[in-house]
Amino acid sequence: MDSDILSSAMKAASSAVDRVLDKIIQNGSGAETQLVEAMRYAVLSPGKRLRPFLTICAAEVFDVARPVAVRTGAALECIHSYSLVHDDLPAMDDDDLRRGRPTLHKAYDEATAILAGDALLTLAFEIVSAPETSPKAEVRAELCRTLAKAAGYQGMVGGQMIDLSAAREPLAESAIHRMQQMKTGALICASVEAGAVLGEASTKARQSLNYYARDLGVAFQIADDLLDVEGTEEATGKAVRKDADHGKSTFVELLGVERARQQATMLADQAIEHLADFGDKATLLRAVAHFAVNRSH
Ligand code: GRG
Repeated sequence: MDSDILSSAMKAASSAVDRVLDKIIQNGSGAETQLVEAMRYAVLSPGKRLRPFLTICAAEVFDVARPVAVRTGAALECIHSYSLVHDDLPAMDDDDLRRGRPTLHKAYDEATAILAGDALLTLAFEIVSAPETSPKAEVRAELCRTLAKAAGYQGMVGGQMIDLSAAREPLAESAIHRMQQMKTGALICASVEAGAVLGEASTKARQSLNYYARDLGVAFQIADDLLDVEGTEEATGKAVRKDADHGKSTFVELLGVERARQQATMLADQAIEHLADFGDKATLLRAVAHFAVNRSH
């Protein structure tokens, strides 16, 4: 697919997700005003909106109504944004720059950043459990379970814990793989799965999408590690060369730049192979796999 077509599809999805978030997270007038402002600062800042895009593209395979997919994608962006806010805190990665702006605790303060992260996480569940997301209670419950499992101790938060402990003791390749699968991969898998849940997809279709998302998640993370080594602060909107400085265990550190790049390309190709049964309906999902490894931000 032409990269311009992917780029305009991503832009359109991103604007639609932002409109939903803008409408849902309304500035209050009480003592909580600062919290709401901080939530908006975090979630509406200029990120790629990759996770909602994956939900929208996966939902499209099953002809799910677009507003429903956008709404569900917005919930995934809330969880992702919360993780970035908490990851940037002094107790975690202690970063000053995110998405080209001061991190939330720098723009406000640490307590506000913790609360805004908490509020974004819980808002995600408010969004997917509302009848506007699906008239079917089973679909809403499955979305909640999918998001909760991916975000929690068996997924993103668990992966973050392993990552923090790895700064003290380097990880072997299989352990890096598991950590990345939990920290980054789980939410990427959940983003794709959410589309399949909305589409009430067959077990076989879900399995294929899950294999796609697993490979994509690792490829995406390797590309992120490569950007930390080779990218610029201007392009990525965040500090670079942090992994080595912090003694982080990454695929790039383990394999070297060239082998890591080959591995990412191989995984993207492998991810695409899992989409064979979906024909033209998965064109955007295929294009995202290429984007994930060739991106500059
Ligand atoms: C603190 C609960 C908690 C979890 C932290 C996701 C995470 C776990 C930390 C964020 C830091 C990091 C580098 C994670 C790896 C995943 C990743 C590449 C995040 C950045 O995602 P992008 O590139 O960001 O999609 P944008 O800004 O475009 O949305």
